[in-house]
Amino acid sequence: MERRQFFQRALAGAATTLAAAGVSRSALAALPEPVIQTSPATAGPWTPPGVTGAGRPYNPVVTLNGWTLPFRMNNGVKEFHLIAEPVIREMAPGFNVNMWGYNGQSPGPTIEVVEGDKVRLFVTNRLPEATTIHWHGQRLPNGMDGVSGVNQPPIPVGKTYVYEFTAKRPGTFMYHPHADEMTQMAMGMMGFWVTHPRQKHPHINEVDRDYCFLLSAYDVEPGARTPNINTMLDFNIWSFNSRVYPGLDPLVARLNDRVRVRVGNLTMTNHPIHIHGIEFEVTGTDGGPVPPTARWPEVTTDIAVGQMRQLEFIADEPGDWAMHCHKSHHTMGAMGHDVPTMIGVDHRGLVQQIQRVVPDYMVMGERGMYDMKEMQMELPENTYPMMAGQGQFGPVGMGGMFTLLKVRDNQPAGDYSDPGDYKHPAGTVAFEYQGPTPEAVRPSVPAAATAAPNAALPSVRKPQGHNH
Ligand SMILES: [Cu+2]
Repeated sequence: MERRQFFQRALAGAATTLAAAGVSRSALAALPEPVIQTSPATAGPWTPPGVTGAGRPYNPVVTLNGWTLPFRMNNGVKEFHLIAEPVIREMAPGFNVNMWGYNGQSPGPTIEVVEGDKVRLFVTNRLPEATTIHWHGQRLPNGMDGVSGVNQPPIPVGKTYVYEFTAKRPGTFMYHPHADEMTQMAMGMMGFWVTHPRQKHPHINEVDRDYCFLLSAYDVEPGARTPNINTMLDFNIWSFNSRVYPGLDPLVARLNDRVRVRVGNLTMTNHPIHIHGIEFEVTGTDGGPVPPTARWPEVTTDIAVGQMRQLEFIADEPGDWAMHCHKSHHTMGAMGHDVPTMIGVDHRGLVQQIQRVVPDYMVMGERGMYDMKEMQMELPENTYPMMAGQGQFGPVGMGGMFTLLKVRDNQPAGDYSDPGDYKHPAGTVAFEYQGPTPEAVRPSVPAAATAAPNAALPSVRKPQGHNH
């Protein structure tokens, strides 16, 4: 915020100098002051001051655990300054990862403009290697598309390149490098872009809340701080905007708000995004708004690699509704992977023997993995628990790509702060049955069929292969 205020003051200062001197060769020729974000919290919606005209004001987007990049106007052009640089991203409290990002965070700031805006983006490379930015999904001159070697030379270390184009169509976009993509995207280089319609668009609803975030995945060995960039499939950290539950903020809505959630996928696999409690429609894709006659209701929609989707719904059910990727491995932390299955294995007597050799040895998952969420296992430094988060009824047992949609009848318009736990009306919470439970009547089965499963259970834990 200090940098932002400095930026605004610097802008005001530049205008004053210009007016006073009549000529200021440096004021508008210089690069816009880069704005750096130091917090991983969700920044409130950002409305540009004093910018008027068609399509303005618009209802600004809110980036989940992210922020929107301020710009300056220069002769009718919106100027932004992105700094590609190493950052430390707090993925959850106590879990910091060395990443590459933009302007202090990964992902980079959201760029938010209006259809027809002339945009100039300065990109300064403070990485240890060359980079570019590709403006994913945009209509633009070929030489602005950012593919290293094809459309432009790579931006050398320490240099600044300028991209200029008109934001031609309204919709949901992303930006990411197109130079050493494998490394740079595995390190967290990506950002969101929203172009609002210039006038009322027949296929674009006006909404009360407009959220956006990117799906990203990392491979960070427990205890390590830097992602393994050569991983192709075996990622262990699954995140919304480089943030994992319980580090993710909730999406907040007032009862009966129309809510849009824009999601872009820059991981190596697809993510079926599921929202509890309501039905939504996909109102926009990578290619633009979907005509209302082509939409259908869903509660889960798959977002493939490289795709963007706009989900829209009326938040007409109050409560704390889970919103998550439906791949169950994507809603847990790093410690859940490569653990041998222990269900049904009788450890009695074994633990004490092993602990003579390995004092910290613990049995995991003998009765399923649910105990893991309460287990006070000593974790390697800088790791977040496999299943975490505390709800009003106890441990949540989730991590990674999981957050809550909180709908409240008294949430003030424009208020994005966490309203706390939902207060359930009396008689609307699942409860324990107190009466006797009758035994189930089961068909009789041949003796061989019941004996076989036990005979097949492993009695020895075999060493587990690990291909890293
Ligand atoms: Cu997923």
